[in-house]
Amino acid sequence: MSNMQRTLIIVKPDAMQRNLLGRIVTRFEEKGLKIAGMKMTRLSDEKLDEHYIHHKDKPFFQDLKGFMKSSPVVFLVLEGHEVIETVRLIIGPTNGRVADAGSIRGDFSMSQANNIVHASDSLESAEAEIKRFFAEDELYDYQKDDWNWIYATDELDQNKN
Ligand code: FUP
Repeated sequence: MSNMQRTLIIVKPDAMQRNLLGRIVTRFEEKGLKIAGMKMTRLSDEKLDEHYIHHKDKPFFQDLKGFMKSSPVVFLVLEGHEVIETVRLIIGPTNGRVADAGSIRGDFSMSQANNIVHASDSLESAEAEIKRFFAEDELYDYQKDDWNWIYATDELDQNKN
């Protein structure tokens, strides 16, 4: 049974400065995920206060905000069958030093804070985060032709013939 979801990715300032944007996007493309939206922006205090509300009383909160505002970032909305969990596996745990080799943070990060990407961690946060950063008309519904090869019929809920 198909469980199509969307998830929000932020390619963070450290990745932008280290010229990793293309390699990060390539990993998601090669995995078979659909890009439903993509844009570049500089984060505002207002959006960061909302996005990191769960960290607002933590000692690292001001540093985190300063880091996230230090360069423009790129947002991606990725779509796929059970994509939220898959993308969390692709990026690895928060601390890059202990993330598995092969994950984005495992391969590119030595830090708990400068950890290359953000990805939504649940269906609830994915929905809220996509709404926070994208207008309806910035998201695209379209047929991805290679999905007939990426997915089994039941995962796609679509007749392949
Ligand atoms: P994640 O979901 O893996 O991005 O991790 P969290 O939501 O727990 O943390 C969000 C961001 O806060 C991290 F990406 C980096 C920053 N952070 C720190 O700087 N120090 C910490 O001890 C924990 C998180």
